[in-house]
Amino acid sequence: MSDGVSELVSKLKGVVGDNHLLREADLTAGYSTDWTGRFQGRTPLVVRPANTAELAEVVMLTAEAGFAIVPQGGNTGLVGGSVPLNGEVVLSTMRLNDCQPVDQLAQQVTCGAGVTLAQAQAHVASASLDIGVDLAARDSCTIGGMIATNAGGINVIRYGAMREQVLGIEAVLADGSVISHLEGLEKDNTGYHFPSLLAGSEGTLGIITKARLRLHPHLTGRCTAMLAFDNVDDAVAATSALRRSVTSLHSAEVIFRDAMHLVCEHINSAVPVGANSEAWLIIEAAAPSDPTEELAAAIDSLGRLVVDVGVGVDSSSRKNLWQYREKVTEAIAAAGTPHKLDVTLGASKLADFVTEVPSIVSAIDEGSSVYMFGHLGDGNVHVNVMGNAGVEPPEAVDAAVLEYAAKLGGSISAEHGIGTAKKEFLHLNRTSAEIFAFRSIKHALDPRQILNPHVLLPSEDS
Ligand code: FAD
Ligand code: 2HG
Ligand code: ZN
Repeated sequence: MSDGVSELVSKLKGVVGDNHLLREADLTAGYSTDWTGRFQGRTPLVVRPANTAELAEVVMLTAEAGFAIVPQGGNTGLVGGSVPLNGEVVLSTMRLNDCQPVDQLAQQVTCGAGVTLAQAQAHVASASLDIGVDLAARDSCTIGGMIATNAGGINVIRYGAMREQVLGIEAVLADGSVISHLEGLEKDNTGYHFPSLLAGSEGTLGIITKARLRLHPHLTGRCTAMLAFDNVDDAVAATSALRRSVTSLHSAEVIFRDAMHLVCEHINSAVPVGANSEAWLIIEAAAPSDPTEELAAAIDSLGRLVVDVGVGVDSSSRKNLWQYREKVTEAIAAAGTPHKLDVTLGASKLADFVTEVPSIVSAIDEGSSVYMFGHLGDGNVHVNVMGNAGVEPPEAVDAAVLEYAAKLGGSISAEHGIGTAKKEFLHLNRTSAEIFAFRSIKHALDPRQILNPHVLLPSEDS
């Protein structure tokens, strides 16, 4: 073969072994299509190194052979950034799956990039500690992918997003060199902060191989409530009041009407509380001791803002309430292939946004449906637009919704990143000077455009 793949494969055999070089279409298919099925690519090769040294050599040899690389963790990303849409080699981190013993004194742990969130959670639970970020893809998404996307999830109001959890990082750069700074010192002003730079870099600046994570005491006292509201304004006002009054507030999640009806249909359930409402909040309080009284008093003081309430104190009733929120993405996937828009708005703009978006979409495509839900405590709304009969909606709806979010002063990507899906919209939030600075950083660290060269930055001619 003269395409260079066979030569590369023979060099890589000596590094990762035959079993971890996949070339057949049936073996590479799962690495080439994203979780939603919207982004389908092709790759000449999937490589699965077992450790940092192997990964560094793979990067060096692949770059030398002239191939670009898409780093891939759990492939649960939602913006088309984890799959080879331009014939790249896929570098899977799944074998970097080692967790070091928990440092109980520092309340920190060092994990391989390919450790899934659920594995990391189970590992630190043995020391009664928690990872600060939690999300519904926990069984598949990896620590490396979560850092690379700066994942948010359901506890950002308490602990911040993934960037806030990373105290140290190890990564392989585009030339195969390794940067490693894993001491986990809380104070360390010795120059540029690589965890910050790599968090949210979406595989464009380096391949994360290990991370030193800050941990949090596991809070055993838990109370979950579902509150129903007649309108979006009331849900926003209640969220703000609860953020002020409930010191143990852990999550403040939202489901709007059409998304609630879809998830109920999917799990074959009636709407659990306030059947005719417009919005539902899932509120969780977590504390060392039972936070039920604190939460109940705060909900009481919301008075007539709230139409109806359901409360879960034991683990099965809490899980029952959470499923309405956690299964929305699955319910949408079962209905078709949506366009996923993920925006943040300031609190004063949320109600306008949620109320206006359905008419903005239907003005472009009357047959499209809009499902909205998200992390209301962070101002983060997930807008899923589905074309008639589950097909993809026209691209024009993305532009219209994102332009509206930007016009209201919001962000066009709250937590999922830019990937390939949003890169041509980056200018809505970032000035040309900022995008120029992004390109300069990329060029300095990856002059040959080896690492995920088709994500995040808009095409040069746009
Ligand atoms: P991948 O999908 O494999 O990759 C994502 C990006 O990171 C790609 O650009 C890839 O190139 C890069 N990358 C992966 N690993 C590395 C590495 N080691 N070094 C450098 N770059 C790398 N996201 C949220 O923020 N909040 C949520 O609440 C949330 N909920 C979700 C629920 C469901 C059901 C699903 C399917 C997804 C959800 N997501 C959520 C999106 C997704 O799970 C997160 O973005 C997650 O962090 C991606 O991790 P991953 O390992 O699957 O990364
Ligand atoms: C969530 O919060 C995820 O559930 C997925 O970020 C959002 O499916 C989506 O649009
Ligand atoms: Zn989310």
